[in-house]
Amino acid sequence: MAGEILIIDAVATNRIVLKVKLLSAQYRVRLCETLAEAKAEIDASLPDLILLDTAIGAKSVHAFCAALKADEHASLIPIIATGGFATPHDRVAALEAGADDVLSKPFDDHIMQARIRSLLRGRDARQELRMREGTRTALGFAEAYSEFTAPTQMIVASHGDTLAPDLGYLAKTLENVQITASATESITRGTLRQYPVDLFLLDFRAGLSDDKVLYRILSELRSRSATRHAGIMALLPADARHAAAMALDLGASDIVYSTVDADEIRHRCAVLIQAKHEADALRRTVESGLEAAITDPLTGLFNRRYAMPHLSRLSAESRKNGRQFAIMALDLDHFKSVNDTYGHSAGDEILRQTAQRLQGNLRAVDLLARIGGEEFLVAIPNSDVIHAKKAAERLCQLIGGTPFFVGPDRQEVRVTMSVGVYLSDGNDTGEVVENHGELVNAADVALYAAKNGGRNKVSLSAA
Ligand code: GH3
Ligand code: MG
Repeated sequence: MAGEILIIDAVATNRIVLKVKLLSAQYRVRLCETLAEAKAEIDASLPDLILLDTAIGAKSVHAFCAALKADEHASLIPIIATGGFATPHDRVAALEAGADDVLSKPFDDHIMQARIRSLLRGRDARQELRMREGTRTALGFAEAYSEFTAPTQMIVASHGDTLAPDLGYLAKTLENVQITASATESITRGTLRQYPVDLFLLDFRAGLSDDKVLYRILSELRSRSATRHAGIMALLPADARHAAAMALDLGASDIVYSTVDADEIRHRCAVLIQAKHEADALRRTVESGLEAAITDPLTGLFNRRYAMPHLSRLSAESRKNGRQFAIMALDLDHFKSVNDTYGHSAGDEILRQTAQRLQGNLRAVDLLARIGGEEFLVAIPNSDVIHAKKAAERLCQLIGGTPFFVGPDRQEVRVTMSVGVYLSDGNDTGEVVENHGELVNAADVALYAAKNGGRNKVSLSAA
């Protein structure tokens, strides 16, 4: 995973040493001595990640991080702050200013590399989701984010099932979070598997008898659909550097392997929770965007884009199993004059009610779509001429037989509908119509016959 890393360090030898290490890992590297220089570099082109040494001066480094995170274009660039960090509080201060991770010097090379990979992966995922959201918005499916209100579900797993005292602090200081304590051994078993968990905190600080236990838990959590998107933070003993690097590569969202204070753990948890909810919200809007792409906004029915490939599949399936299927083109009669007489919004209301009536009279396996202004399409698998004709007459009667009541004064409007039915050939010896355009045309030919025959009726055309 190549990328470009901006190194900001006042000491020339530090910059060179880091540069050599990163180049050997195939990254491209830019070097800066001061924050002003770095700002100009970032303005010129955005790097993929920033390694920032805090010896430059804590105050200006914090202001630099905060400014980047507030910048719309640069906010997704991960920042790793390195430094001496004399007190645990210094680490927390850098994180709170906007650094995505802090590495106390001297730090392990493997950890740094694993951390860079993990941060870049996280950045890519967020960028991808934002891009899709952008496409969705550009397509006109904009929709305000709903604020997240359900409590965050967090599982703290440790050896035995009592919470370490400093983790009890989380319960008091993290807002709207429900913490469940669990034994590490049971975390991937039983009921927890299906639990909608937002964040796992794996507390292995008391010792890691076998690194493989951690690796197995991570792989399992990442491979299950219920926990795939959860944040995972691992607290490891200070000497577990190899396991820490490996954990990041196996999908831990964050790791802490040195002695840190409870505030740092709290801050890191809060960041993971925020990221999880943001990703969930984006995923939801992307999914609803997909739904919007195949749905007709007026009636909520499937639209033409969804219906057409469905017809081709239905035709191919039916040919394989030797069954007949029916396709109906349904069109409201003289709808133009309904609009002219009662107004366009009354027309809309009638279209919505028509959709409801039809939907309520079809089976789940039948497809109903709105494929034009006042034209609907119904596809019925496993049908024959008797059933298809009966069903079409039932639908026709459903519209013409009962008046609509529309508008604030529930005005009565009588509307009729004509239906053209195309019935496929039951065996695969006849001419096979698999092209969805041809299928709809065949139903349309029958529809015109119904219109010409006086409207408010059904007409059939068989293959
Ligand atoms: P026919 O019986 O031959 O089908 O006559 P018709 O008037 O229904 O057919 P025509 O194609 O001449 O007109 C269709 C009308 O449907 C015109 C248009 O105003 C109306 N229509 C199409 N889409 C909508 C819609 O979304 N809302 C409303 N209110 N009317 C629509
Ligand atoms: Mg019409």
